[in-house]
Amino acid sequence: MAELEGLEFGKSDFVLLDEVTMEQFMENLKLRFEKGRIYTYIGEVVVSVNPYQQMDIYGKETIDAYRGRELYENPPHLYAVSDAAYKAMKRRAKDTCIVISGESGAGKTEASKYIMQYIAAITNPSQRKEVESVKNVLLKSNCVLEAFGNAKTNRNDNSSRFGKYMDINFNFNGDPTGGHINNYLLEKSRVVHQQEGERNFHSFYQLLRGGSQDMLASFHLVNDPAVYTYTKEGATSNNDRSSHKAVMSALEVIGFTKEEINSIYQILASILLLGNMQFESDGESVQIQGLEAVNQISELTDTEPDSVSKTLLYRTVATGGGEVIEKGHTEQEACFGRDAFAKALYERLFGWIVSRINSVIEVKDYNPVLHGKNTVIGVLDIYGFEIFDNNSFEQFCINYCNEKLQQLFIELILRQEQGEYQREGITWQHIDYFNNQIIVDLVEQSHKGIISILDEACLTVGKVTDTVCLDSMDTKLAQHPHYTSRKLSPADKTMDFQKDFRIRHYAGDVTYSVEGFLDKNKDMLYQDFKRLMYNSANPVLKEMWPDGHLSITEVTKRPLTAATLFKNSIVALVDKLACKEPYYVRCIKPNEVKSPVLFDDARCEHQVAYLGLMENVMVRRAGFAYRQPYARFLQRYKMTCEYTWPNHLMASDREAVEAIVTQHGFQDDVAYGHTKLFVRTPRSLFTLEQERAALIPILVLFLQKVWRGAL
Ligand code: AD9
Ligand code: MG
Repeated sequence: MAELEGLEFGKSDFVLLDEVTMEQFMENLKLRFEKGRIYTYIGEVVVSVNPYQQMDIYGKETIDAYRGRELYENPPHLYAVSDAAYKAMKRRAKDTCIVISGESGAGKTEASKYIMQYIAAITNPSQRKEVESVKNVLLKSNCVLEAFGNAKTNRNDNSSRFGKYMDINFNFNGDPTGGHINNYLLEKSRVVHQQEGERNFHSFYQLLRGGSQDMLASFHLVNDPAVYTYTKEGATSNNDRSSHKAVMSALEVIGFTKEEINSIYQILASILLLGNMQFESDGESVQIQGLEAVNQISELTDTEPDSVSKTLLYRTVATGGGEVIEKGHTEQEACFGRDAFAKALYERLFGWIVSRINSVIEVKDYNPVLHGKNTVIGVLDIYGFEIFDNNSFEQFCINYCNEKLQQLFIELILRQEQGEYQREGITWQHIDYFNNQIIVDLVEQSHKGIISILDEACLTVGKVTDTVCLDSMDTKLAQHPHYTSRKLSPADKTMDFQKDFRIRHYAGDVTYSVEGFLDKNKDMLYQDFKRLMYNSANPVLKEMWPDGHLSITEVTKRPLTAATLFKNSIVALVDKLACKEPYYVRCIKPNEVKSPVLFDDARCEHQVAYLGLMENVMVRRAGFAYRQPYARFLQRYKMTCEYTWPNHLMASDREAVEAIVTQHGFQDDVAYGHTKLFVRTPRSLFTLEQERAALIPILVLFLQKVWRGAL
């Protein structure tokens, strides 16, 4: 149990609420936020409210206070769960994971960084050089990934536009020996288009604002984002310049060579120049306006200028008879090709950066016989549930991912509880919970699910439009309780007849516009672009495009679609998490205006509801809310019982604990496990806590008298 911080700070664990009602939950959450207590437990789950201000709770002293301690010995903190995960890993050789969830701007990425800092701070006390270097690369990788994968959105100035799962490997000493990063679905559409008030990825502005004059000149760039189509929407921020320096230095520390760093920025420059490229048509054929950019891009990508312009204007197609011909683009196709190329360049660059970091941090030469079991702590910081004014394919994927994680959350929490009762030999009554499998199936089921219907539409030869695809969903999903559309609910005027469908997610209803779904799902990039990059004389670029060696006749006819690839990666992620001991951080965003003082009741209540926090408290309370090893329980409460104070003479700690419990009359409220006492309701422990609190001053007085020789 968390140490009581005093009633003025509210309950440090929601399990301690007198009654589990939303009203009491919210009252406690708000009180704690207002008192600067941003963390509260539900058992071992940390509920975190974004403080939107720097808190003095992450310093060395705090780290020392949490190091090696149990959850209930200190006020709730991320450090306590990090330590719990670390201890489980070290003492019991368990693979663990910390899953951080919550909506955009709720504080997931910040939490993941504090967790990593904590783990870095408490490991490698002997300062071994190779371990320090692994820790350094792990920490520096955040800076690089944020530069290339984060952007300012209307909800968060530093929003992660990709999902990240990082495994940290430990040796038998409990010191980090390496790691591995998995990234999920980078929102690449942002490269070519941003909503009003939002920016492209930070990296572009950092280059333009922070790159030296020489660097920019050699890349044919000027230091003004307003000049470039892809960056003109977003105003720059004050720290783009300093961030550029930090990123450059982080890249060096990680071990990127000078050539590699240069190639990274050459690719960014090529993308910016591509974005400004315009096409014109004389009715017969399409031309590029101004050939200077073609020469510049060819120079930056180490390719032939002729190949660059040809690739932008033509595509190679295989005819039915096996003949290969070149077909000129229409102006519209040329623009589509250009943007698809820019997006793909950025996506591959990001993927390559991640794999390059992985090649540095992956555990090498690990011999389990010599080094003992290699254990892992995984940290998941993935995009939270998103409901925007316009929800597109990206939101559909992100929300599906959240359905999967929510399912895992409920299952693991119950599974964990049941496992503990089983181990301790306690009878456990199964309790029901809302199972969102039905929504997961709606999206992912083969043949019947939305992804299958989308894929079918994408693979159908001939003109299948987004609207045709919507019709097909309406027909196949008409009976599904979590799916609707205007055609199925004609009275609902909030949906567009041609475009919209709605999913009743566990977190709320989301209306998606099907417009653009098919294009985004097909994720088409003409093979000619891939070949162009594969033939680059720059080895870094070539490495990013291994599939460019295929000729048009060799290209697989049916590549996997974006939604299917995403589904496969999320299924693999869930499998990875499911076999680890999970710890959860549930982040809440207190308001929409980034204020440190505003607690928007309705917004917070909504998040509490959809994160399933009430269910979490109920599950925790329906079982035994508290469990403590006998020795610890005794140590804390032995003063409250005449048979155990100052020391007991019974055969075992368990018997002594029984004596305390019986003396206080709550024997019906507990169960005795093999190693732990289980207490059902918080009230019993409250009584003990109160009695203990009342006894302490008397005890202190008594001891003072003893010391002074008065007794
Ligand atoms: V998104 O899904 O990537 O858009 P996150 O990751 O949930 O989102 P993030 O961690 O980036 O949110 O937090 C948003 C902002 O809130 C940060 O940039 C900080 O300004 C602020 N924040 C979040 N957590 C803390 C904290 N513990 N202390 C101080 C914080 N500020
Ligand atoms: Mg984030």
